[in-house]
Amino acid sequence: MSFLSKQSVIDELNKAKASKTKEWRDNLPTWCPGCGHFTGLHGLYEAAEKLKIPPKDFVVVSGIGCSGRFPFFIKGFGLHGLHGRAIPIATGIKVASPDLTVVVVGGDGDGVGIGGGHFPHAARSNFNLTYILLDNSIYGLTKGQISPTSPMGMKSGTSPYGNIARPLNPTTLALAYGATFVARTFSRERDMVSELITKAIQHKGFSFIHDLSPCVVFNKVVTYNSWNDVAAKLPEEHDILNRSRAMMLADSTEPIYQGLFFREEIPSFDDHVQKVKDGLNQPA
Ligand SMILES: Cc1ncc(C[n+]2csc(CCOP(=O)(O)OP(=O)(O)O)c2C)c(N)n1
Ligand code: SF4
Ligand SMILES: [Mg+2]
Repeated sequence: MSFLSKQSVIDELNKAKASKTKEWRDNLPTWCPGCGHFTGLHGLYEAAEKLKIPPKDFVVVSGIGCSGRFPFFIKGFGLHGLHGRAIPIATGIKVASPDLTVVVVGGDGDGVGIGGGHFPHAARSNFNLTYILLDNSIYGLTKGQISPTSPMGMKSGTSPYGNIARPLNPTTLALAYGATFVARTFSRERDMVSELITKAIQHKGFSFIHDLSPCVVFNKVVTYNSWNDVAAKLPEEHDILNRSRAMMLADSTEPIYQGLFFREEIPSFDDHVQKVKDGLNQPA
């Protein structure tokens, strides 16, 4: 959706001119003012700037949705693929060109709805990718149908009597699927989003960021305020090597924790491929 006022365009342009991240900025984002997805994009700009990833070595792959527009707004290579198919495209790119930094971006519908079958396999294979899931608990681009993360009872054009299905939790899914880096962020927390995206890209293996990213136009139930009421940082003493404890904390709804839940260092899919290429792994 594009509801940009003239003033908001000028403000964005001025901010972009003043920003250190201008080397990575491309077309002006066409999201509605206030959309949570702006913070994820800013986080990715900052990560690219901090890590000095040259645009020629940077690939952003998306599916379809408002979130799917990411590749248009960031310099580097980009692929706006089919709905729910960003992950398989990205894994192919990474296997063919392991030196590229590959980031996948998509919505809740894209990632745990239509594309939900790809997520577990990329995670358990530990592809060296970063996957940012922008969760607004709604289908934004198609104007507000319930998604797999919408709460029970939520009314929409496709659920006039209220959603009867229980919501999926992308953070606990990532942990269950064996992802080696799992974090949750909230787009009201700009610095945390930038910091965790940077760490995720640095991680060697499948890194997953579940970004709570409100749709200010179509979702009147799950909003900045509703999330803010229950948002909390992970306890400082949380042990990020403990997957089952991470699972327990990620499952909590009051509070909804944010921060780095889990990290583990094991060989990535690319490491195994490289060994085969180097002749170190022989078939049985
Ligand atoms: C195969 C296919 N089915 C359905 C659609 C219609 N469609 C486009 S975007 C979308 C949902 C997007 O929701 P989400 O992934 O949560 O992204 P958001 O817009 O909320 O960022 C749907 C159902 C499509 N483009 N392709
Ligand atoms: S997700 Fe919602 S607020 Fe964001 S651009 Fe789409 S319709 Fe607008
Ligand atoms: Mg969505």
